Amino acid sequence: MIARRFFSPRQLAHAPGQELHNGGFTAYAETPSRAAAILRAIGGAEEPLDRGTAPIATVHAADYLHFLQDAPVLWREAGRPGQAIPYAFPIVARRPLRLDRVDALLGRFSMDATTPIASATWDAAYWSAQTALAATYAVLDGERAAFALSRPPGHHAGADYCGGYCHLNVAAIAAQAARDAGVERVAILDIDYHHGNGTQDIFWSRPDVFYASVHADPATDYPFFWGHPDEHGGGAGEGATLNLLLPHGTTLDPFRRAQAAALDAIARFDPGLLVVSFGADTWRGDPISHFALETPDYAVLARDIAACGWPTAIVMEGGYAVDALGDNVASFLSEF
Ligand code: SP5
Ligand code: ZN
Repeated sequence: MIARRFFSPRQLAHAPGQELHNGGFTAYAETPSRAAAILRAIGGAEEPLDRGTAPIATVHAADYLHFLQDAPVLWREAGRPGQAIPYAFPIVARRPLRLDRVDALLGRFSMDATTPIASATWDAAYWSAQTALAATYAVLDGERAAFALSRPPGHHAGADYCGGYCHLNVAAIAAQAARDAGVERVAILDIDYHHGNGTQDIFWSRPDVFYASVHADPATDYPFFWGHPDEHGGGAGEGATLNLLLPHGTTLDPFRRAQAAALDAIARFDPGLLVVSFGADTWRGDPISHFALETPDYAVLARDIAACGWPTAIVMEGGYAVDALGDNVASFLSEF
């Protein structure tokens, strides 16, 4: 088992009841019980230090960070029950406006209607980001690899938007912290079932952070509008984004080949540190996904990554089959 693992019990307080699904509300898939299951299976974790908001503000916009903290207050002031959920989005003819109504702000700072914000959300997301920073600094201090039990997850959150159960992009915060600590080139390998649109957006124009993702085809799967094979990065970041798509039903062998292609590209980039966005929603029984990996397969994938030899900070993204989640994460971490 990987030696350094980080989690704060404060991450459990974010517990939305419902999410919009196929036109109605269903039970929220990204539950605190996910973190509890992982924690049990990996034998506990250290509490991260509090490194403050500065490393979060290097990735996220100041108005967005204020919004995450203010939204539940404005929602209550508007007389609304439950968690804040957006319903209108400024996609067409979007321009800067001074917005104050909570529904306008929710639309402005969200990419979907599945990512509720409650009064406990900011604190939970903040400590999720702190676990990613703790894992990164453990690796910078000489640890071969470290794991952040970052829940809520991060890879769908952009610099100024939430979405896909994500509020703060923990992988991006980890990668940027490594850059700011002097690591010249940082790579992110994203092996969650879904494309990490937020991570891709944040580093789109950056030549110093390589983003490689293996995921379900966005032609069939969320997040639909990102993660297509012709997205390579732009401007100075042209060529530093790589998207590898797989079909429903994917088993270990094709997944492993795609991951090998991502690792080859990362090797050519020659990073000083690797961040892995790990999702176990690629497991065959995941309730919202359609790949077919088995629990022991995660150890095989981890061995291939570990064999590359890069100092590695692993952050947790998705994985919604709570009964199998602990074993799947433990299988992955056993090889580091
Ligand atoms: C981090 C991550 O894995 N986010 C995934 C977000 C996927 N959101 C859309 C999935 C729609 C399926 N809704 C399932 C409802 C279960 N109650
Ligand atoms: Zn996912």
